[in-house]
Amino acid sequence: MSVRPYMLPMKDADVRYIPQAFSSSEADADMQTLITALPWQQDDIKMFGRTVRIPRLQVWCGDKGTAYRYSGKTLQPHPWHPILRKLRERCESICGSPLNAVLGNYYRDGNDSMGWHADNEPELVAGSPIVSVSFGVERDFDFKHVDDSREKPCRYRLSLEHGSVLIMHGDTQKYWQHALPKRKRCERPRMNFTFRRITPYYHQR
Ligand code: MD6
Ligand code: FE
Repeated sequence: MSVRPYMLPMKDADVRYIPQAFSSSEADADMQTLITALPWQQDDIKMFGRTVRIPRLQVWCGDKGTAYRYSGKTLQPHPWHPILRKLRERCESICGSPLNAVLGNYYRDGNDSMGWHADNEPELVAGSPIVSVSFGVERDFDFKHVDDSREKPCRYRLSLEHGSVLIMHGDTQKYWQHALPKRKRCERPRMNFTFRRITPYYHQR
């Protein structure tokens, strides 16, 4: 399939989008397999002293030593499923750098979502890209610049298609946050995998 990236016109950012990195039939088959093959779980996070269930299912997979810490919890990596290995190899050849872990997110329908965040955890290797693969229903993906305000709004919206790849390079996370908003009328599932490069054994040192 075509891997010609399209560079998004965002200041202070290097974000590239490849609409059809995977054919629709390959994306269909991979998504169907991964829905049942991966140990998806609905994690809890602490917010303002209360425990809430996150509005989606997640799974963390990676090489040995790629633990991931968020919201006070440390997730140990599950082993690579052969399809995730294949997706990782494709992402590595697209971005030209090694990737050793992946966060999977499974949005069962439009009530599942992801809030504003930047992927700037200290265990991410500085300057490494995050490469994301989307399968399933097309959903809006929003960006807002840290300077965003009522006087000076600075936002960008993209629709992430079935079989697409999105690459966020280095400093993008310093200036932009991103989110996947709820869509009340959306009844179909979506799956996303963000491949990363983690400093091995960061949380064991
Ligand atoms: C999602 N993606 O697409 C969530 N992060 O469901 C992300 O949070 C993300 O797509 C960093 C880089 C690419 C992404
Ligand atoms: Fe993210």
